[in-house]
Parts: sequence; C-alpha cells; structure tokens
Amino acid sequence: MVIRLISIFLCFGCATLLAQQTKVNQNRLERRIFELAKFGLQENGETERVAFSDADIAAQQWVAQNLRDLGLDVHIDFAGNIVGRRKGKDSTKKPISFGSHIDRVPHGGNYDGCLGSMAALEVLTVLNENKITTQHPLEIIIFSNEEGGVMGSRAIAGHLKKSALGVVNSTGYTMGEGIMRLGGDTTRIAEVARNKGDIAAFVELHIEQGGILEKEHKDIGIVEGIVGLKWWDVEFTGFPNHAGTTPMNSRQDALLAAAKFIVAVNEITNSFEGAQVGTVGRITAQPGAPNVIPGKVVTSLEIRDLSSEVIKKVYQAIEAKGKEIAKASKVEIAFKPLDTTADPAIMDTEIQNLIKTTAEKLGLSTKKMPSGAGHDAQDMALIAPSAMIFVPSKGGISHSPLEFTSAADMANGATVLLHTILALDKKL
Ligand code: HGY
Ligand code: MN
Ligand code: MN
Repeated sequence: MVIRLISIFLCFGCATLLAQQTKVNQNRLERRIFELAKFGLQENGETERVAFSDADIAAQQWVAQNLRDLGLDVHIDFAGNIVGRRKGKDSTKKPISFGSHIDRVPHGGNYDGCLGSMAALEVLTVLNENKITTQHPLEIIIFSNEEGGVMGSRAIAGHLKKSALGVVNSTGYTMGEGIMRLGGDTTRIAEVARNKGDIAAFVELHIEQGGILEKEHKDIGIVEGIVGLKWWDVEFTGFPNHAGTTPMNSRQDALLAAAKFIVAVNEITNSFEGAQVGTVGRITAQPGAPNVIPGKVVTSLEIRDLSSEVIKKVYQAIEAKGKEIAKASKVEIAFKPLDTTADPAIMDTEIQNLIKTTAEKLGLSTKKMPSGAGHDAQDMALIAPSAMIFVPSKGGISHSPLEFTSAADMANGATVLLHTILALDKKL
C-alpha cells in the first residue's frame, strides 16, 4: 500500500515536476532563431532558403543533428520531413506531435515556420533539463516545403498527389526532384501517410503574420480555423510579333491581356462581401524582349477563404471575366489548377480551450482568431486533433525580410507550447 502510494505520488510528481510557471529560455530560443537564419545568409544580410535549395538542405541537416543531440531518434522520411521521436513512459500511447517548417518564401523573414521549429528544440531542451519523460511519446516534425504547397504535411495526411510532384517551385526544382534532394524517395511517399488516430494531437506554434494581436495588445492567438487556398497557373497565348511594325490594332498581346486580368482579379475579389483574398503574385512573359510583342504569359492565381464555397464562387467569376478579357484581346486563356490546394481546416476546440487556460495560468492574454495564412496544421487536422498557437508579428509584416517577433513574444509562445504539451499528456 505504502509502495503504491509512493509510486502514485512519484508518478503525479513527474507530471507536475515542471511548475506551471516554468518558462523556456528566451535567450537560447532567440539564439537558435539567429543560428538558423545563417543557413542561406546573403551578403546583404538577408537570408534566402526556399525549399530544396542547398541552404534548405544544410538547415535540414543542422536541425536533424540538433534533435539527435537532444536524444531523439531522428530520420528523414520519404517526403523529406525531419521526424524526431522521444520515447514516452507508456509505449501503448500515440505520440503528441509538434513542429513547423524551416523553408522560406523568396525574400522571406526569419520567423515564419522557424519559430515553431526552434521552439520545438527549446521545449525538448527544457524537458531534458528538468528530466521529464512524458507518458506519451513526443514526435517533432519539421515539415518539408511548406511554402510550396504544404508538401510534407500533405504527404503525412496521405493526400500528396502524384501530379503535384511536377509542380516547380522558386528554385526551379519540381517537388519530385526536391523530395529526392532532401533525402526522400518519390516512389515511397505513400508509406509516409498516417491513419486517423496514429497521432494523439498536433500543435504548431507560429507567428501571426497579421497585425491583430499587436493592435489589440494580446500575447497569444488561438487559431479557430485556417483558410483554404487554391492555386492556378493562368496561361495567356497570343502571337509574338515585331513591336515596331505591328500596328496597335492588329496585335495579340498576351501581356496586355494578363495585365487587364490582374486588375480584374483584384476588382472581382473585392466585389464579394467577406474576407476572401485573391492574388496574382507571379508573372512570366515570353519571349521577354522590349521589341517583341509578348506571345505567351503565365501568371499565378491564388484565392483564399475560410469557405470552399466562397473560393469556388470567386474563382468562377474570375474565370468568366478572364475568358471575356481574352476574347476581346484576341488571345487564348487557360486556367490550370495546381495540386497544391488546401481545404479550410477547423482546429480542435478542446485543444483550443486547453491552450487558453494554459496561457491564462501563465498570466498571458489570449484571443481566438482565424488564420489567413496556410499552415501544416491544416493537413495535420485531417488525421489528428490539431491546434495552433500564434504570437504577435510586428506591424503585421510577414513573407518579408522585415518580419519580426520579439524574443519575449517568442518565449511566451514557446512556454505556452511547452505547457500545452504537458497538459495534453495528462489529459489524453
Ligand atoms: O502561404 C502561406 O499562407 C503560408 O505562409 N505558407
Ligand atoms: Mn509562410
Ligand atoms: Mn509558415
């Protein structure tokens, strides 16, 4: 009886060894953010680390080694994700997973994805320092090519389509080539897929990337839902001809049609009530000379909203207007949907509430909010109860080298992540 009581006490003790007020090490977390930013550092002081680049691969190796140094069993899965496992006391339990991504958009910042990844290292460090072993195994996932279509998480959710492997990212590599470069294997991607129930819970810490938390002086955002997003390549085919000898009224100028289309995307998206967004973020014109009328133009098209129906409605209006513009401009237009579509995702309400109480116990203010940015948690939500913790982004700037989150805010988020994981470990 006494032994039983002692063991109950000890077991209770292990879960509570880490006082609720225990914080992560703010300086160490920020140092790691700066260390990670060295991978891809350019002469102008900015970092470039698009997925599949040499810098991305070097950073992947560095993070994997860090995880090994923290005692995890680490491998690169067939989709190029870094997966690190820390044993729990109860091997029958499914893992609690957390992590984010280390790839960046071109001309991006040091915090998007990097915070959640470096916070994962920090959480593990604090657990090691306090000699805490959770009941559940813990699994860190650093997802591959998040910015190019949440590739790694999509593979884990089991719906990375074969056709997506041909999508080219800003490095010029296709996803298929990129996966091989990262140490994955395109012929075995299906083996990466998990079933519903394989993961007990997934939590991602991320910068907000908008300006709401800062404006409202809130420490922590709790994500209720993540927008869906769809991408297309829109091809305009005209006729390349001599820019000096072809009269203005006999041109088939693909770039002129594309320009009108870009304006229309903005106007049509704005014409609907709601918070949907539509963007043309990339354009190429061929042959690309000042003295040749452009014969071929490809633009991107992206539409986001919390409702798939709204995305569809906005797209249909844009498509109809695009066809009208093409006809009037005597060019052909083709909309090619890319297999990078993400459906809107609802975050798990119980974990949302757990994050709220955890943050409040730490004396942090919270706000429930939607995410206008896409995230790996979106795909993870298809197979596991998933949630996201946001921290403020200075000036609401993101996908820019000016992106910034203070060390104190990062530490708040990482501390909430740490205690949320411990709370989930007790609860699940
Ligand atoms: O594009 C996005 O929303 C995300 O940052 N990948
Ligand atoms: Mn991003
Ligand atoms: Mn991100």
